[in-house]
Parts: sequence; C-alpha cells; structure tokens
Amino acid sequence: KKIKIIGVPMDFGQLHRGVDMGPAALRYSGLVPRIRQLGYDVEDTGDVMVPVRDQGQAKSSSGDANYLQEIIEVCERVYEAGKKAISENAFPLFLGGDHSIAMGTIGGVSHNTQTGVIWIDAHGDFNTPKTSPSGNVHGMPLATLTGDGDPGLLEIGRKGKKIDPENVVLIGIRSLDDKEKERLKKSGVTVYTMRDIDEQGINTITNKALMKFVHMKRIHISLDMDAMDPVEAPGVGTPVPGGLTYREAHLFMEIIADSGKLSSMDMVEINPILDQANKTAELAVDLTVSALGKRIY
Ligand code: DIR
Ligand code: MN
Ligand code: MN
Ligand code: MN
Repeated sequence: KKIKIIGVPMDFGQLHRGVDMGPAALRYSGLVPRIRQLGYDVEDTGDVMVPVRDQGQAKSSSGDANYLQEIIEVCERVYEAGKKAISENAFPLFLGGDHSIAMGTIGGVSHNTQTGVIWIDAHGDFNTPKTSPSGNVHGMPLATLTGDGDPGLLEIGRKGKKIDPENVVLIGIRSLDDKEKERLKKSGVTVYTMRDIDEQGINTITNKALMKFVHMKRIHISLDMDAMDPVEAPGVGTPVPGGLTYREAHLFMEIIADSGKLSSMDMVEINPILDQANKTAELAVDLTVSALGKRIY
C-alpha cells in the first residue's frame, strides 16, 4: 500500500499562531523514513496552498465563524487531495494544521465509500456558528461533517452532510461547551469520555469502536493531539488536563492497526511554538507508525 503524505499548514481555525508549523515539525521528527522502515512506499506530496493569515479577513460576514472564506478555500483543496489519494487506492496521511482541515480530509476520503470515523479529541468539535462560544472553526468540524453548521462550510467538496453521525465514535472527551453537549446528546454520535476509558480501559473502548464498524470497509482516524495528556503532548493550543497516556494511545493505535481497516488518518493541532522542544510531534510520529502496523515483537 502506498502512503501519500499531504501537509496542510493551516492555522485559521483557532487563535494561537503556530499550528501551521505542524507539518514541518512532523517531518523533522522523521515521519517519512520511519514509515518507510515499515516497508511502505511513501510519497510526501508536500503542502497544499494556504493563504497568509495576516492578509486574511478576521471575521466572516456572519461574524460567527472566524476566517470562514480562507478555511473553505483550503478545505476545498484538501478535499480534492484526499479524494484523489483514495481513488488511486493510496492511504492519505494528512498533517495539520488545526482540526478544521478535517472538513476537507474526511469529506474527500468518504467521497465514494462509507467510512467509519474515530475522532480522538479532548473536545467534541460539535459546535455550530450559533452555539460556538469562541467563533473558532476548529470547534465545528465534526458538526459540519455530520450535516450541521455554516452553509459555506457545508458546501466543501460536495453538498451537505459528508458522514452519518452513527458512523462516528468520539474518544478522549473531557471538555464540552453546554450547547455543544446538548447537540451531541441528540446526534447519534457515540461518545467515550475519559471517564469511560478510566472505567473500562482503552482496550475495551477500542474494541467497542471496531465492533461498531464491523460492516465497514474503511476506517479514518482523526487525531487531535490535545486528546493526549498535556504532560505527554504540551505543544497544543487548548490543552486539557486528564488526557490519554502514552501507553493508552499506543495500545489504541496497535489494536486499530490489527483490524486492517485503517485507510486514512489526520494528525492535527501540533503547535511547535507551545511545545517543549519537538516532543508533541515526536509522539505523533510514534503513534502514526503504530497505527500503520509497527510491532514490538
Ligand atoms: C471550544 C474549544 N469547544 C470551541 N474547542 C477546541 O471553541 O468551540 N477544539 N479546542 O479542539
Ligand atoms: Mn481538541
Ligand atoms: Mn482543536
Ligand atoms: Mn479537535
């Protein structure tokens, strides 16, 4: 299988500058050679074009979603790149950028086949411009993908909903806004909070997620690095205490790899400016090679 790396150095979805350096940080951590070591054919396609932030418009016309036009423009390109990779039977590995890139990545990879989505995040990313307390679009991508939100965002790639909420599993959740929580409860999305992981263990939770997707051919992982505990992953814009440990995240990736169904992945929200050296990107690379089948023994 061929792995196609697609960099998306976009930071329009949130306030902290620096996530646009995520793709570079991942590359400097040896992403490409480490994946090659596993025996894959790897093509790093470089980065999709992203407008310069200081040249952008700080607010959308509605005023509820910051940098709306710029995000739509970038996500359109990401959608096409993802669609192309899947059509070529390659495995697209998307390097963010903030999590709003997922409106392009998951839209693109699901263009012709149903795809189960495992969204690993401290947050739900289930706000709409109406419920968002921040106006930051990285808090909205999952709502948009499942059919709710700004009309412009819903047009990315193809019209309307890109995935069914029933085909989404959220893992690692520990920070939801009030209205976001209400929306999520009504949505049909499966939610595993940190409490669920503490009580049942990550092995059980991961296998439950796989059971849900037993009739699916393809699984996409969207990994927001703020799902990890901030001690392990300090380089993120919105850290929340009490996250996944190094070992939990690795076991999750190993079990997913064994399923043989992983067909695409996002690695998002790494902010090298906020990091300790390059710790968060290095962890992300370790997790990626585990997801792609690296074994200890
Ligand atoms: C918050 C934060 N729920 C928002 N979301 C974050 O702005 O909508 N997502 N940090 O990663
Ligand atoms: Mn998050
Ligand atoms: Mn985020
Ligand atoms: Mn997120």
